[in-house]
Amino acid sequence: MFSVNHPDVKHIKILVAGQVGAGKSSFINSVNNAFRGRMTSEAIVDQSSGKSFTKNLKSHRVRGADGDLPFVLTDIMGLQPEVLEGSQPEDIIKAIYGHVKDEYKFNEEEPLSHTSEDYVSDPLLSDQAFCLVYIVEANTIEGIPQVIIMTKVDEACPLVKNDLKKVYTSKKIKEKMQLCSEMIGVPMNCIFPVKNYHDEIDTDDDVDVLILKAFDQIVNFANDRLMNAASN
Ligand SMILES: Nc1nc2c(ncn2[C@@H]2O[C@H](COP(=O)(O)OP(=O)(O)OP(=O)(O)O)[C@@H](O)[C@H]2O)c(=O)[nH]1
Ligand SMILES: [Mg+2]
Repeated sequence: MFSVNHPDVKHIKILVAGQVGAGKSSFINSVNNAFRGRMTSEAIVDQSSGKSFTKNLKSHRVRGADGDLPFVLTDIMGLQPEVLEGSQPEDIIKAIYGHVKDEYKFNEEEPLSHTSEDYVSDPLLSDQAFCLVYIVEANTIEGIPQVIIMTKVDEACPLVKNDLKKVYTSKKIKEKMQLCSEMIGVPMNCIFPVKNYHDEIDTDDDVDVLILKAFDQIVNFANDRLMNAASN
């Protein structure tokens, strides 16, 4: 059983970032599906465009079958190459440190101002994120962070599409993971290949295993960091 390593922190916040359409919102739902044993749709997923769909910062509590778990996954707007120079990276950094209020609508024109009512000037420890999770699609690899969730492995390899258990023996997936590791500079054991729930109506053990493996590691990294923050 997992418990949070800090008396003042009731839940651990984990920030989920990545490119537009990479599957951030789907990953948040997939974690909840795996814990609840059924489909959930708290984070709204894009069904069509290619344009950024999630526009607001929104924190989702992870819920288990027997109640809330001590984790919050924060969904944010996807990164677009054009705005990498703009307001968004600044706002994401603010979000990591807990300065951005829930429901804040990202503005591509200008970063959140210190004087805005959406700006939290004195964030609590539990407002801060303790792990930045970066979501990349298996077919488009870009980014910079700590834990990489490589989504859509079903689309990247036909063998895996037929049998998700083959994900760790698929040559294609291994190549993608290696590429990811080299380009982003994270060790292979920080890269988690997953298939999100996207068109199914029931949960599936093979999908759950990958989602929960990734989530277990995220939670451990976050809790380690929280322990360091507490001892400093
Ligand atoms: N085949 C497959 N499709 C997926 C997977 N993950 C997500 N999708 C689909 O990819 C599309 C985008 O997913 P979202 O979860 O909305 O992506 P997002 O990163 O939140 O997108 P923005 O909010 O626009 O930044 C949706 O149509 C999903 O159904 C996956 O692992 N496999
Ligand atoms: Mg989204």
